[in-house]
Amino acid sequence: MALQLVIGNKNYSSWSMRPWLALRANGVPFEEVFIPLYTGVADKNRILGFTGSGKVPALVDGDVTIWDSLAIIEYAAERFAETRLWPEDRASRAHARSISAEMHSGFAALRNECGMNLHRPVGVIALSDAARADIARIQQIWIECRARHGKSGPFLFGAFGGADAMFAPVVHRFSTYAIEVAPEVRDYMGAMRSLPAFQEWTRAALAETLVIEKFETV
Ligand SMILES: N[C@@H](CCC(=O)N[C@@H](CS)C(=O)NCC(=O)O)C(=O)O
Repeated sequence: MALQLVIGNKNYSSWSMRPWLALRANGVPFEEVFIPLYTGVADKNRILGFTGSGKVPALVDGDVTIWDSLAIIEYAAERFAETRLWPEDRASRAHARSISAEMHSGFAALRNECGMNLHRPVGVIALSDAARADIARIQQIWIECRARHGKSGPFLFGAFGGADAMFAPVVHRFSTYAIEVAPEVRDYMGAMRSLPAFQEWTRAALAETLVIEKFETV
């Protein structure tokens, strides 16, 4: 039975983007189940039909359901070992998991102040000190990874992997809100933008017409 990945609006749903990219960039076939977010009870109930969390993303693999972006990436890394979503080397794998968990549980100020919204015209907004600190920390993470693994490829650990999928929406956020970045960070963002799966998601997001008013405030 085909895998099903339940996702929300590609324009806004950064958590959906992460596992979608991890699977797509690695050629894992799946059926996409799109449920528009924040439209009301009917769509919320559709999400609840897949996962009691009431949130997307969720992955359905036969009788196994996995919800939450990072858990899906972990599951995919086990289920499709050939995808190499985590680095082979144990120390690098631990590093990749640490930064992925840091992304998953942190950077609340950046996430709140600079929501992913690909339709938004590019432009600077006033940021809090906390958001600035988040941006500095993310740049530090990326620069350190690139310094360590730059020789093996253009992504955080060389080839595109789970950690890149976790940070991919930040590339859109940095671009949309015209965040000034270091040259190494600019190069990494360029590598991400060249990834066919990233381009595919972006094109589809830009083609969407649904607007979620509460995400259109900045
Ligand atoms: N920690 C979760 C976050 C999931 C999440 O917040 N998803 C949002 C969309 S990006 C959602 O489903 N919102 C719909 C709702 O709360 O009704 C993950 O990593 O998957």
